[in-house]
Amino acid sequence: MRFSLGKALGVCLCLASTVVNAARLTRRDVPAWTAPLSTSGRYVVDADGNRFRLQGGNWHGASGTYTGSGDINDDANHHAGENAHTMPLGLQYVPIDQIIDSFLEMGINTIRLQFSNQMLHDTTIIDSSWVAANPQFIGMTPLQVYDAVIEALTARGIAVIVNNHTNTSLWCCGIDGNERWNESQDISTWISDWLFVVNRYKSNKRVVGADLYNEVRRDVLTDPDWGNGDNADWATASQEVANQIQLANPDILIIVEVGPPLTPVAGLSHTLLVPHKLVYSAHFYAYTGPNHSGATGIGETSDPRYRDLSRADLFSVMNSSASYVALDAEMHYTAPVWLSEFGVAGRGETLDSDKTWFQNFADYLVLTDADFAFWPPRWVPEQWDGQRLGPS
Ligand SMILES: *[C@@H]1O[C@H](CO)[C@@H](O)[C@H](O)[C@H]1NC(C)=O
Ligand SMILES: *[C@@H]1O[C@H](CO)[C@@H](O)[C@H](O)[C@H]1NC(C)=O
Ligand SMILES: *[C@@H]1O[C@H](CO)[C@@H](O)[C@H](O)[C@H]1NC(C)=O
Ligand SMILES: *[C@@H]1O[C@H](CO)[C@@H](O)[C@H](O)[C@H]1NC(C)=O
Ligand SMILES: CC(=O)N[C@H]1CO[C@H](CO)[C@@H](O)[C@@H]1O
Repeated sequence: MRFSLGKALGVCLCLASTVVNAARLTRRDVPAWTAPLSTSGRYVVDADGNRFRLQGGNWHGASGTYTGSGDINDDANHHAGENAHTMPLGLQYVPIDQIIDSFLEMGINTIRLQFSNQMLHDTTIIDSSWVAANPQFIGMTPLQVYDAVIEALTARGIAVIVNNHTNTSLWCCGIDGNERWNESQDISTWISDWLFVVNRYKSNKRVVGADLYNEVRRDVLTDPDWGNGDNADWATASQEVANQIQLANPDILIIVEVGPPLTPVAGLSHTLLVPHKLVYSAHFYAYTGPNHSGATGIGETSDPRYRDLSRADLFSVMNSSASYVALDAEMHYTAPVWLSEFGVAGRGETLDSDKTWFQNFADYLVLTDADFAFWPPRWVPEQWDGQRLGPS
């Protein structure tokens, strides 16, 4: 997630329901499927060879919501005033089974579950008020809660993709020390942390994917590159960690996020030790653009944002900068493309161009039969009045 999270709830839920209705997904359980998942051309398939379309949501929180200044215990210093206490968001407000019910009602079959490196090593016992609606988690560390959330999701048939979102538990992304896998540390630390995570969930085959790194981006000095063989070479670093992960767990999907654009993949794609496990991914927000980081104020440029593009131009640039990897058959790079974050900007924003973008984007998902994950399916506390928020 870049810059801001808050979504205009009314906009998002009604538009998200367009996706859901268009795909006729409304149901209460994920239909039977058999882990592990693999790929076949542009599709993700289950162990029986049946298509498993990644119809995802991002359940963030364990990656941190703190904005980095002021008292960390004051909710006001957390993104949109939502304090996740470094656990999947909302456990102080809503029993986990109801959260999962609402995912299923929206047709979600996959959760992209963020974590931070700091959370993995945090031995603090959580405060009982942080899980007030889920007292079964009292006495646990954040990682034990993360374990329990994975158990609860996968028990209901949901596929979980674990995502290394941040190092320190902070709201992502900007110049925050999390730009690249090797910020302030050797690549071997990154790899050993991944092996810890992959080994921890190895016996649960519904933990189907390892999403290697969120939004690799420019730090103060260096742009990431693709194949230059230096310390900023994301193609090589992701290949290296993927090989190590596959030696530990050959079943898990390897998710490599690039850009957008995913353009460099046409020139150089991965060849993994275990074939048919590679999924590429990219993020699209209304307020980012082909040449626009999404910044407002410092760093803002006059390049168009995706919401400024016509529907035809949006579709064209989505095809050529990302979806071509899936849509071009039998190329060296052909693989599923997971549009693993998309959404509009701040809560309370009412731009018509955001609404139009969302409708167009949802139509595009249908047109291209894309794998996707919305950021984030939400039940914000102030709107929570005991009802399930679904696409109705
Ligand atoms: C990453 O997290 C580790 C563990 O919490 C910490 O020791 C290290 O300083 C962090 N690195 C950065 C760049 O924040
Ligand atoms: C990470 O990559 C950058 C860019 O090439 C390099 O300057 C830095 O030394 C690397 N960091 C570590 C800890 O290796
Ligand atoms: C983005 O920048 C590239 C390279 O400068 C240019 O070819 C392309 O037309 C730009 N795209 C848009 C939508 O402005
Ligand atoms: C994008 O790709 C889809 C699927 O192949 C195709 O139907 C559509 O016409 C393409 N759109 C553009 C603008 O290239
Ligand atoms: C488990 C894991 O891969 N952790 C990494 C997450 O990303 C940060 C950088 O933001 C690395 O420092 C961690 O090693």
